[in-house]
Amino acid sequence: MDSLCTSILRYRGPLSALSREDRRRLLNRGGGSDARVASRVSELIARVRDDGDRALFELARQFDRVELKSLEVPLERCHAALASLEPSVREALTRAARNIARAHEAQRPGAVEVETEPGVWVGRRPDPLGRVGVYAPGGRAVYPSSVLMGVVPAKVAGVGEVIVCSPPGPDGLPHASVMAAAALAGADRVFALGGAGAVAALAYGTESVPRVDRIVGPGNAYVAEAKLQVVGAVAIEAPAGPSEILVIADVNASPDAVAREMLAQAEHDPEAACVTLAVGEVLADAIARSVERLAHEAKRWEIVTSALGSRGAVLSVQSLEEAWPFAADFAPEHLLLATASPQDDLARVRNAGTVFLGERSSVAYGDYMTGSNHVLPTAGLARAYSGLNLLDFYRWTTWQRVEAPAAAALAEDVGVLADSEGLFAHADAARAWRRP
Ligand code: HSO
Ligand code: ZN
Repeated sequence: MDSLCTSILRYRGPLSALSREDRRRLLNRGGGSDARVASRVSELIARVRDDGDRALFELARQFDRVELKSLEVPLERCHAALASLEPSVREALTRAARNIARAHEAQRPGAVEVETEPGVWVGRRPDPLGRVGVYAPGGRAVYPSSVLMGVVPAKVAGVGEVIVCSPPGPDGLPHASVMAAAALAGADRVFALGGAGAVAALAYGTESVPRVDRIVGPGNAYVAEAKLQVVGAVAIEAPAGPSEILVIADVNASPDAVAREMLAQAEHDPEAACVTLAVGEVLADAIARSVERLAHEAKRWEIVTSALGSRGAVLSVQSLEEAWPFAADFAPEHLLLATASPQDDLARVRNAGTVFLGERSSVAYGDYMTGSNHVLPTAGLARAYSGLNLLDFYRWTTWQRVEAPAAAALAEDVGVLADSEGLFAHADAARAWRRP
């Protein structure tokens, strides 16, 4: 492998020359639970479940170093934060919220009923969830954009009550931009609560915090672990870990454009995974050099260089054909197709959180503004999970209706199956309708 860029990129060279160990490191990105984090989190959850609000006030003292007067933040405070937001930011957030609402409205599910055999009807109907909690991190990652990604689709779906939780700063309130985004998106209640304590409160309920049916939204390792531990009491979405991008580039790609996309996701997290597969060594070389040059100018230099040094790769492939199987195994959160015919190539894509067609379709546009959701599966979970979408805010009620002649027709076969399982009362219940 070339040594030119080893100072920044962890891997360079042909994809086919990647050692098994290196390939494994790129593909197996799920850290799994850290045992120490897991046991700390289970203690915190138990404290909140047993002591409710009292535990939450103590946790704010312990972790956020603030004496809270109240856990709940009046909505007027959030509207005030929105009113004092810099107008250009408020306008951009408003535009983002409008596009998120439009994109998610197009996903609205409908009821269906089918006749599986004459006189036998089965159907289902989507019912919006009663109450949803949207977690918004504080501290290093303050993302009002993520608040919109959770709250706007929940409101579009018609969720009864949408609750935002975000850790308090020294003034006892969540970050002003988080409060503003909550107000803009139409959150119903906001709480100054962070970390595993917030997740436990939403999952089990306390005197002040109502229990919810589903918790969504990104968080740090403690929040992610807490969400996994409360499954059973509440539903969650696929836990989102450090950001990822896979770029597939062919000769038409601009090396600087590809490099900018790698750096953009790298600046999220020192653990971010940023990989490019480029057709031909000449292009791969040019991209690696752009990454090297631009990384030195990056404002978040430390985060960018740790990410690229740990899971940064620019690998050459002989043709696009060689790229597709790797891309399906990698199952990236974001896949950017910097190719001549991205729309055609989309048919070859399997297992990507979301796909950006053409280098002009910057991932940053999707992160903020296109309307597509940016809460996406990471760590290869795109093999089975989808990004946050409108359906996450519904559950289905199914039903069945059997008309009289149909009941008579079903009775004997159902009786036979019930007898074969030794469930004789089931057989009786079925055969009772043998004669219409
Ligand atoms: N790229 C992030 C989402 C985000 N980007 C928020 C900017 N703000 C998800 O991996
Ligand atoms: Zn981003």
